[in-house]
Amino acid sequence: MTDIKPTMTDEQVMRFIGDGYIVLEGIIPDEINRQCEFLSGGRLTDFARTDTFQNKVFLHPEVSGVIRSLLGPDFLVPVNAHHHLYEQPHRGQTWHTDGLTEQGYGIYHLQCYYYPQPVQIEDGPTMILPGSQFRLVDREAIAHYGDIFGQKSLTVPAGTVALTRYGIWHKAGPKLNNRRRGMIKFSYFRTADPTRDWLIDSDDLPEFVHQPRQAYATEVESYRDISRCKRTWRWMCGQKDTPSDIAHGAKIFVRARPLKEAEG
Ligand SMILES: O=C(O)CCC(=O)C(=O)O
Ligand SMILES: [Fe+2]
Repeated sequence: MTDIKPTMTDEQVMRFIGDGYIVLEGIIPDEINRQCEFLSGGRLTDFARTDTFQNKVFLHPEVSGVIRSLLGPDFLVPVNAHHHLYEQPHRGQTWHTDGLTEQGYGIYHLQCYYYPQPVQIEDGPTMILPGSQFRLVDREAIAHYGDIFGQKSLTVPAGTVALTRYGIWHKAGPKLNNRRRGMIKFSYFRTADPTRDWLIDSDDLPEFVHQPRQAYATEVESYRDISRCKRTWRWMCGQKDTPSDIAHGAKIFVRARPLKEAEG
């Protein structure tokens, strides 16, 4: 474990905080992709525990470099996986988040999607909504949404791994053909508090740089996004929140002054 090096810079960590995912295209070797051609759908335990799968997928240097950057040196490595296999045409899933989605701003759980076969739009790609990982909502409520401006279909070459924050909204997109479309899902977990120990140029703590607002975000919701991202950034850098950090959003329009000044 100790020889796993972080691969992300401040800028890349900030981008991940904003978007909630990063895609590593075509990184898993073809020999491994081909072994997945024969897997049936459902839970994978024996296959996931083989040395080959552990070393060539779970601990692939680019995958584990991102995990190491975002979850620290003592992260937990998956021991099982789930194969989401579609072979028939279908209408696609509804928008959802999985399981017990994280409840706050800290990054504790990264969920990965590995595609052993190439995925084109008619194959029913996974669809994700960038930036949605912060929006804690009723799972049944978001199932009613149709297309959302800014949604992204993960049309990818074989051997791609997408690493996502567990709370990101996603679904399997509609499938128009009988071609096999597999996605192997697995998770890594944080065990210790973060300390900004990815690739850094200097010990000076940079201010969070927000990307342009998400395509679907209205003005007020984009202020909320900025405030949530800044808080996650400070947390990732090992900073403690002060009450005024947390009050940031309200201070955009609402001003107040210390009691001592008000008393004159
Ligand atoms: O297969 C996919 O693309 C997504 C599947 C999924 O998210 C699920 O079944 O929870
Ligand atoms: Fe899901």
